Amino acid sequence: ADAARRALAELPPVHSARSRSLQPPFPPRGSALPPSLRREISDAGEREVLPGTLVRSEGGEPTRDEAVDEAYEGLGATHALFRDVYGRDSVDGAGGILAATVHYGRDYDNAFWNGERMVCGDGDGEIFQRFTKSLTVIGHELAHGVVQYTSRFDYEGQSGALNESAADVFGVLVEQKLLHQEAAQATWLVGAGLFTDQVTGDALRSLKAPGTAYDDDVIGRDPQPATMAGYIDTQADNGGVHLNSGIPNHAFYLAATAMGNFAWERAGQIWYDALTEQDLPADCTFSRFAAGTLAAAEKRYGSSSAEYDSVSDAWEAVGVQP
Ligand code: ASN
Ligand code: ZN
Repeated sequence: ADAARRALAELPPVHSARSRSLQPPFPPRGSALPPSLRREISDAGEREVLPGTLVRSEGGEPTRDEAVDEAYEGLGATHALFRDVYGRDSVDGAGGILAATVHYGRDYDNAFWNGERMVCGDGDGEIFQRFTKSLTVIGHELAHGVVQYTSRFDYEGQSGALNESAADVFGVLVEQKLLHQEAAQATWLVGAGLFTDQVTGDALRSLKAPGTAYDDDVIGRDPQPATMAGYIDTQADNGGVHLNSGIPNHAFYLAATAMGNFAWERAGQIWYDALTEQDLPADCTFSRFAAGTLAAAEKRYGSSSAEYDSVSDAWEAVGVQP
């Protein structure tokens, strides 16, 4: 295992926090107000203290700090995916403030969702650059927030891998929608552009080709399986949540590319419906989630639709029996 992966694995599962006091972390908005985007970016000044100093609020001028402005733009792009495509107003579904803290810690090689905000380190400059450089990472962290308010998947084992996978799926969709990329053309990479040029590696993960471009001597992608044949039984990383997520990630990729055109439209809608409308349990298994996506596909498109078949074929290909 390399330093990058160790840094990722050793962090506490902060975004699995489910205490009632965190529900809801945002002030409820007035019911008469139209859906709105309200962003607040804070600066931790390289200390590991939250929230830090508020440096840019909604409508505020760009700063000269690229981490602040990348976070601001990334929060906006994520809000746009959820509101414009799925009709969800913000992470909490109730127009709550989207909050982020940048410049968290010194040489901090990670980003996370802490139950109420996205937090991004600047990277150590040797392996990682600042984490706001990747829009898919920003979408990933905020999608953890959406999971917290919807399916509430426990952050361990298969439900933890489903939590991670939902974060990766909506993270890549934020970027694909902003760039208006078709499924067949998209890179399907999470965290592209984060590594410094001292590192051989293109991204943290790939939904298209989980685990490839990995070599023990080279810092690169998480060594993820793409199918159940490669399922990893481990105590580390909350039961391999960042590894086994490769399996549902790849199922999403297969379903989305089979449907063609834009992945956020039909495949993304089915995954979103599964998270929000299928009453999935907090300890959801891959099998139960697969059944949830099929039920969602049937509800929206019918059981003899191409969409339903694409989802069914995708789970079969990765070895998950609904
Ligand atoms: N970047 C990681 C994630 O959001 C952080 C963590 O595992 N605590 O999954
Ligand atoms: Zn995550």
